[in-house]
Amino acid sequence: MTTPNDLLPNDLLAVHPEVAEALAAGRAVVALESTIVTHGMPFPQNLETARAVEAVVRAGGAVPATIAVFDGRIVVGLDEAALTRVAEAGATAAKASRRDLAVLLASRRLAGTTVATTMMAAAMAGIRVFATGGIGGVHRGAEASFDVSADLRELGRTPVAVVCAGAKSILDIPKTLEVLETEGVPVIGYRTDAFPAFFARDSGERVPHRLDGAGEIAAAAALHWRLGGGGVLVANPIPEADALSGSEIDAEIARAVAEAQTAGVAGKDVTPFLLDRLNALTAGRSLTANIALVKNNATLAAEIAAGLAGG
Ligand code: PSU
Ligand code: MN
Repeated sequence: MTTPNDLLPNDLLAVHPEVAEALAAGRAVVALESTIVTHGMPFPQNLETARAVEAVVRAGGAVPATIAVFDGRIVVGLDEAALTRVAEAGATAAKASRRDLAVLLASRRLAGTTVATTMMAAAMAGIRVFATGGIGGVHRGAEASFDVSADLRELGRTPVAVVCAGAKSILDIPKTLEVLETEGVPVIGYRTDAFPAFFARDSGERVPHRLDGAGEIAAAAALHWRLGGGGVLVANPIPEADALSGSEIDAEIARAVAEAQTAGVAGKDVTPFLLDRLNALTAGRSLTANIALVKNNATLAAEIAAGLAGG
């Protein structure tokens, strides 16, 4: 029998049998990233969250496929031992963006996959839906630093629907939306007209499109791909009960951004630095909200995956 896995460069891509079987049978699968595990949350909350998010995907009737890089392979679907290894490594693991992948595979390093590389791996494996927390974007001050996340280019080119809670206001959200437009990425607000700002339900920017059903989002994504399009960004606001108000978090975000500048943090270290400082500055409030919104995104991603699977 030919499974999707047989069609792929098996020496590079290791697809968990449960994931491969679901894909071969046309059942719903949801990809999950691992930079959120290695560089986005402290241990052990990162491991607990990764497990909980997988459970949410399963409860939604889809098979979870958490993606990471180790032993010279892109691994799609982590068993308990692999998930624990990735979580325990934390920031000692590498952070794999598109530019890093080949070298990390060649050197057999352990690495968390960002939104960009998780999209790449998902597309290679035949997975069309991916749930995360927040995407990378255009950093504040990018007119001087040129710091624009590779996530945005990847969204422009790779046909995967990414469910996120918008982008953290550590980023310049208007500029991020501009680049997404340039890249031809449909940004779809789920039951909202406002682009969400991760901890907050409204960034003050509008989404170009709003759809109120997972099935409608699946249909729009499928049409985008028929038209030769790449990524689709689904913006799913944090649940009301878990949201932090702007005034609760704005000062901490501004402080974290200023600290990064003073410390001369640059390049791939900027986002992990800001996430770490924010966790510390809010004494865990941001982490609790972060966990809630990732689960909320996993629920919607499972519904969209079911819609694409025809169920
Ligand atoms: N934003 C968050 N949490 C995260 C990330 C971004 O709120 O964990 C991670 C994601 O893996 C994202 C990556 O793809 O950081 C973006 O990094 P950079 O800005 O260096 O491209
Ligand atoms: Mn960057």
